[in-house]
Amino acid sequence: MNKVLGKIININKDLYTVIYNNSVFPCYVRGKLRGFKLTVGDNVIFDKDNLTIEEVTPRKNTLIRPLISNIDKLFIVTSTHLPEFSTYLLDKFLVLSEVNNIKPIIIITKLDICNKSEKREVLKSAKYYRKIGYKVYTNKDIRKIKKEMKSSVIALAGQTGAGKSTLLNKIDKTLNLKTGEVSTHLGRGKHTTRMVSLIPINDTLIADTPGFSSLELDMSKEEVMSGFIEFGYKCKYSSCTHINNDGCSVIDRVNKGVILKSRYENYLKLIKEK
Ligand SMILES: Nc1nc2c(ncn2[C@@H]2O[C@H](COP(=O)(O)OP(=O)(O)O)[C@@H](O)[C@H]2O)c(=O)[nH]1
Ligand SMILES: [Mg+2]
Ligand SMILES: [Zn+2]
Repeated sequence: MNKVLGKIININKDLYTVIYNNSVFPCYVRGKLRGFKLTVGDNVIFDKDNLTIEEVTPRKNTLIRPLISNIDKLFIVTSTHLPEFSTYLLDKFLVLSEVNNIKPIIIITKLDICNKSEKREVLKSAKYYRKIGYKVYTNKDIRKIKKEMKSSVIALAGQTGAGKSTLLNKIDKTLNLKTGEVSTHLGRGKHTTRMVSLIPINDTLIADTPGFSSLELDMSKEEVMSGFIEFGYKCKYSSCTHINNDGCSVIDRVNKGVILKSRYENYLKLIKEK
């Protein structure tokens, strides 16, 4: 018996690849865990000699589609042009991160090809996101991004064509990921139930998902509200949903230009989808 704590990085039918101390072990699941749906990212106690998974530790979070657990940081790759800058998608990913206890990192791409007005809008937004406490980088800040990756489990989010694969290739030249690919949609009707894996790069694990580009927010109104971290709870009525004007401090701050207008508009959109 030689039990240690590892992490599942790949699942293929009954075979679970577990990483421990920079080595990988092909494992099977033992009796009592059968029937429990383990996911990539699960931290498991396994027996190095028998190659059996014995126990799973509680999860910090679980994302669905693709199914993955225990993500530390979400790199939200946001293009300025082709595809055009979308604060809606950005805010959606930020809410997803907040609700799931994942640290979001905003990474802006294609600043070299956007026009002046696009650039102005993007930089204004970037300034705002920094002000409310988020890390914002561009895809040229490779050293800073590498620092963010240290000892973390990372997933990437962003539209097709935003520059996710290009960014990963810059981070690790040996990856050689294809870029400019029209990736298969996770859309309706198509059964692209591709299993996600975690790729080890030094002490980082990166989810090799095509990106959580078409994610649905599986969360309550209250969770969406709490995901807009700068809104706070300073309204006249504690139950205020920030939709009507009567004593709402959020609407007041939007009107005064303290809260970015697009943030509020995206909030309304997201809350109405609930
Ligand atoms: N001009 C410019 N092109 C970029 C940048 N980042 C990515 N691209 C290009 O945009 C296209 C899509 O990039 P890719 O990494 O495949 O996007 P993904 O779908 O998010 O993985 C490719 O042709 C890249 O070469 C950038 O910062 N500037
Ligand atoms: Mg790609
Ligand atoms: Zn309010």
